[in-house]
Amino acid sequence: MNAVMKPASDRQHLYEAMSPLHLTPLWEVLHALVPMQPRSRCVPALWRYDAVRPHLMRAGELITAEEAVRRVLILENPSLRGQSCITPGLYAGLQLILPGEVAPAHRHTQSALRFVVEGRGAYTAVDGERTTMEPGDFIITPSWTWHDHGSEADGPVVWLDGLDIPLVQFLEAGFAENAATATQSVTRAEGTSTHRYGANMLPVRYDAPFGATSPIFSYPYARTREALLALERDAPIDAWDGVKLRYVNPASGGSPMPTMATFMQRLPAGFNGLPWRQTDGTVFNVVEGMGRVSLERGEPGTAPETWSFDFGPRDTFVIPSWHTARFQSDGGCVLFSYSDRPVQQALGLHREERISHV
Ligand code: GTQ
Repeated sequence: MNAVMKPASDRQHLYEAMSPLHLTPLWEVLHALVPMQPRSRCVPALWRYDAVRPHLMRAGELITAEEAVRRVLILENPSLRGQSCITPGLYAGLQLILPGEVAPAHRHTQSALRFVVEGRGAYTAVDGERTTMEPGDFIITPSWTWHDHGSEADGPVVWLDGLDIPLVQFLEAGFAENAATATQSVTRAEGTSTHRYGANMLPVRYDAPFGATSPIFSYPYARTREALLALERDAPIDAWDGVKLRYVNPASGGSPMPTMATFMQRLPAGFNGLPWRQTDGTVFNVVEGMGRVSLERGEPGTAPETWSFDFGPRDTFVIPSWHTARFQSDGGCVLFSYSDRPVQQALGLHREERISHV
């Protein structure tokens, strides 16, 4: 008899018989294992800052930064609750530091970025050098460097933490250590790394102090903003992205961290962007202005699912892998974003598509 003619129950018997040996048939799962296109496990979502802030401030009353170690509300993707991630590869959280507080020194192999959302005058110390935080600044904590955060500000300071926690967890390659003292001693003047590595020059015998991570750990908003506004005035506007720049490790030209790429873009007033999609799920934080992101996910032959979010200053939103997105802004806006693109690029997996019609 031909194999196709066998009753289905014979196959079920086979599956049950092999199961104790921890065997399972590929043909039952092949389509899910090797999809025709990415089918993200996460969904688009937006966290309105005004809605999150009261909870963060209440947390500030209930636990100190010292006790919490890091007083952070994790932004969990609605379809990945309990997994502490915003996309399958990325973590996002909002961290609060109150005047006089210290988030004690530790180090870990996970890389971290800080994107300052509210307040000024807190600092983060990396490897003996402090950096003062201003709204819109993008700050790096390289893998395995001692870091503590503190505040001499007169009000709350909040920043978005972006880490590669889920990626490192997946690879089971994470290590961490607590320092003996809460605050590390300052060994270099503030700004030393910017002067040494951030003036389009490098020390003659460049020594890559943080390996594959950028030797600059603060990228101030003032400079980024000036560049974007000048380009908006003087250069062509990209029909998909507006004016978009990526942050670089000045020594390599690559991404600031080996696992995460970061970007800043300006959508001019009246921007009505064309749609795009890419394999790197991306987290956005709104720096200035308001706008709208329209999203669509469709498998060939099925009705598309759609989303639309109106965003304003300090809101965070996530666009998952291979969701088609387009931006609109009446009054103009500035958007920070990060993704795991360098990992995908290093593995030859990154794809993007820019669609030339709405
Ligand atoms: O500031 O070191 O949001 O270790 C999560 C884990 C922040 C940090 C987070 C961390 C940190």
